[in-house]
Formats: sequence, C-alpha cells, structure tokens
Amino acid sequence: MHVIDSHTGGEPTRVILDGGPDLGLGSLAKRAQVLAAEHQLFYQSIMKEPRGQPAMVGALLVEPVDSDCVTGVIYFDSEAVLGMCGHGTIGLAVTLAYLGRIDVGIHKIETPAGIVEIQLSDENTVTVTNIESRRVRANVSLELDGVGTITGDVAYGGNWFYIIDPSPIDLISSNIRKLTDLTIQIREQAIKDGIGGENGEPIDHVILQSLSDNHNVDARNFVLCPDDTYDRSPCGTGSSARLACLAADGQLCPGVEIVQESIIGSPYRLSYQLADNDNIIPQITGQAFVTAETKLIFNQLDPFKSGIIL
Ligand code: PYC
Repeated sequence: MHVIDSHTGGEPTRVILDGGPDLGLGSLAKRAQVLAAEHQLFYQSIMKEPRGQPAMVGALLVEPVDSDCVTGVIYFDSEAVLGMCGHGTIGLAVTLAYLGRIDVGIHKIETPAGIVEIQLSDENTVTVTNIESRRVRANVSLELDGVGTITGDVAYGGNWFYIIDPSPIDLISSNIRKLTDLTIQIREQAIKDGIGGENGEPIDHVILQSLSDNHNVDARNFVLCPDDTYDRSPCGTGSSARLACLAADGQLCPGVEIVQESIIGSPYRLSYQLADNDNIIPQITGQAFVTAETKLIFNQLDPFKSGIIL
C-alpha cells in the first residue's frame, strides 16, 4: 500500500494511493458508511501505532461520482470516519501537486459531506472553499461532574462541533493534558444529553476558543478530535463551524478575513460568504508540507499488523 504523508500546521495527513477496500460505487456518503461499518480494521491498521501516529488523519482516494472532481476522498482517524476534513484537504491538495496530478489553480474534490473547491496558490498554500456550514443551536448548557455548568454552541462545518467561548482553561500548550481531559468529558456528556445535530447526529469534536495574545492573530483554539487527540492545526471543519457562529451572532461580516491559530500556534486565514439560505460558505487558507512517501507492509505474522488496539 503506497501512502504519502504531509502535515498541515503540524496536523498529519496520510493519503492512501492504492490498496483500499472495495466500497462499491454508491455516493461518497454511502461509501463512507460502508468503510465505517465493515472496514474498521483497515483504517485502524493505517492510523494506529506502530504504523500510524496520534492525531493522524487518513485520506483514502476513491473514484468521484462527479467527473468534474479531480478525486473523491474519504477521511478517517483511528476511531471514526469523518464527513470532511479541512486540514486533510489542504494536505491532499499539496500531495496531488507533489504527484503532478494538479497544477496551481482551482480544482474540485468530492467528499462524503459534499463537493469542496481548492485553490492551489503555490506548492504549499491552499484555500479550501468548504461545504455550507451552519450554527444549529446557541447557548446549550450541560452539567459536568466536578466542573459545573458549561455552555456552548452546536454547529456543523462538515463534522459536528460543540464550541465553548471563552475557554474555562487557558489555551496554552502546558495545559494540553487538562484541555484534553476536559473536552473528552464535555463530548461524553453532550452525547449522553443528546446534544447534537438536527437529526440526532452526535457531537464528534469539541472546541474551546479564546482570544490570542499573538500579534496579527484574532483567536486561538483547542480542538478535540474523535480519536481523543487534539488537532495541531486550527481544524478546517471546526473553523467553518466557528465562522457560522460568528456570522449568526453578527460578530463577523461576509468577506472579512480573520486569523485563527491552533493550540500550537499554527494559523489559518478564515472568511466566509453567505449562502442562499441562512448558511455560510467558509474559506480556509493554510499551508501543508509533504513529509514522506512510504510503502506500508502488513505481515501476517505481525501481532500488531492491525495496530495497537487496547
Ligand atoms: O481540519 O477539519 C479538520 C479536521 C478534522 C479532524 C482533524 N482535522
């Protein structure tokens, strides 16, 4: 199995070029369901240690339904198949450029959540125009044992987010352990309380927001992903959900750019346009770098050929 690894603002992406399971030829959403239901060992074997690494997102290339798209892609981490992935799309665009499959310019990519547009500005810089994003509910409270009341917004940006602003814990790297524990507790409580999308979709990511102390940066976040790791990048789908909240609150006008940084300080430039309904169309600009071209080997005698699963 040939893969190409990259990182987007420190967050790793592994593009799988061949050797994936047969998912049929349905819509990408249908194929993502088949991957989640029937091929968990496949994606865990690529994402989990010793072959994968914490926080890594896989990008399985598949035939698109819409032939205008340069490729179809299904994203996953070691625990879940994702609807969309912003940092992964930036990493995928840079990987496709590295492979000589796309040039500088505008291209379309099909994901289970819908078609996204990428603008490759140079070999590392990409703007993603994401699927329509929206805030679903504002000021939803939950009670956490030992913490008290937490209040946040529920928003969709290709995945489902519960966003708390301001963060109850300082967003500094020495707090990463505490931030991870708190956001896991929040996600578990949100799921128990049935907080989620309009059709009962569970919260899969939690965001804590704050202002940034850094010059020329507007905001900082900490994003918990389904595999319980934190996003090293500012999270493209999470930034889209956050933009939907800012738009709904009248705190950011269409076309105005802000800079959002992650807990490790890597930045995205963000803006949005209004869609025909109350939704927004987010734009996320970031940079990715290819780090490895690898052939993965699965030896039947290897006791950890499917990854370390505890
Ligand atoms: O950038 O959308 C994103 C993302 C989702 C999970 C990890 N990164």
